[in-house]
Amino acid sequence: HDLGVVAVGFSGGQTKAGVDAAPMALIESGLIQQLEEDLEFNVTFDGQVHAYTDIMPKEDPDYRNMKRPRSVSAVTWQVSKQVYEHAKSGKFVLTLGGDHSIAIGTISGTAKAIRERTGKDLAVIWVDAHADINTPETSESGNIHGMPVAFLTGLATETHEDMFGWIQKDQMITTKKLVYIGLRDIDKGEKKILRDHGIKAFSMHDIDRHGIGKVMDMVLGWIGSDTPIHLSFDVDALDPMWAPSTGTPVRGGLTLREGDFIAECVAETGSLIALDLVEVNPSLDIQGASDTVRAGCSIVRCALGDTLL
Ligand code: DIR
Ligand code: MN
Ligand code: MN
Ligand code: MN
Repeated sequence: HDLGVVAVGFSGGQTKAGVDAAPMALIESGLIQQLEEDLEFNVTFDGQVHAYTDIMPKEDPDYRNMKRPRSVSAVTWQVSKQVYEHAKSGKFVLTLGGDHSIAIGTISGTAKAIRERTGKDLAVIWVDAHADINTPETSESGNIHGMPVAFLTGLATETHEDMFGWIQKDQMITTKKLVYIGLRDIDKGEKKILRDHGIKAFSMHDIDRHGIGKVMDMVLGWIGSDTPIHLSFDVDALDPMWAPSTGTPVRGGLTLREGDFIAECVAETGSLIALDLVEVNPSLDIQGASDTVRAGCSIVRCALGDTLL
């Protein structure tokens, strides 16, 4: 099986430094080597953690309440092209972030490639404590890592090409094939968006009520078989007990096994075509950094088909 890896050392979608160091930490802990040697993937990786310094705008004042809109737009546009090239050639695409704003790039890239290859709409499973579906207007923080789903679904739009105006229809996803797992910290404006658009979401409450096994049956039942799936996994979906080194930890999250189980179930469908692992920040909670990196590596291995037996 062919695997394309994109390492995105970018932190501009939020305000805490250090999340840009995650790809290197994940790689140094042996992740890519494990995928090659243990899981026998044929890996295409340019060997670099991209910082995209050459395309960064010199000035980037706030616009429509967004912080660093031109930088995030430029980076995600570049990521979109990189991911598209891998996906177009039929490779599974693994993107190591970086903050979650980079999903604007990864999912726009796979959505376009999958449409061209199969004529199908891409399904997205978004595993996160947060919904990341703020529009620039509903956002309380102005951080774009809280907005990627709004731009990907067309709920937020912009005409300026250098501020996400580059996102075309064929790079967008439908809210009908978007499913959330692990939610527990949703902004007021986001709740309204989720309700108004009937977006499928399984919160921690749903996981407590039904158990993760039943929830995964419902998630995959909602998407249906025969639909390519992009899994976007924010490590803050996991409880801070397991993944403390992340920018916005929220207590009451998934256990390590629940996280791995989600990844295993999606892998089992045979429809998974791409995975993002984001928001690992080794410089926050130094004590817990190696646990967080290990948890991230485990999620990736499970999503790529590592089985217990
Ligand atoms: C919050 C936090 N909803 C925001 N979002 C985070 O800034 O829009 N996403 N932390 O991962
Ligand atoms: Mn997120
Ligand atoms: Mn989050
Ligand atoms: Mn909040």
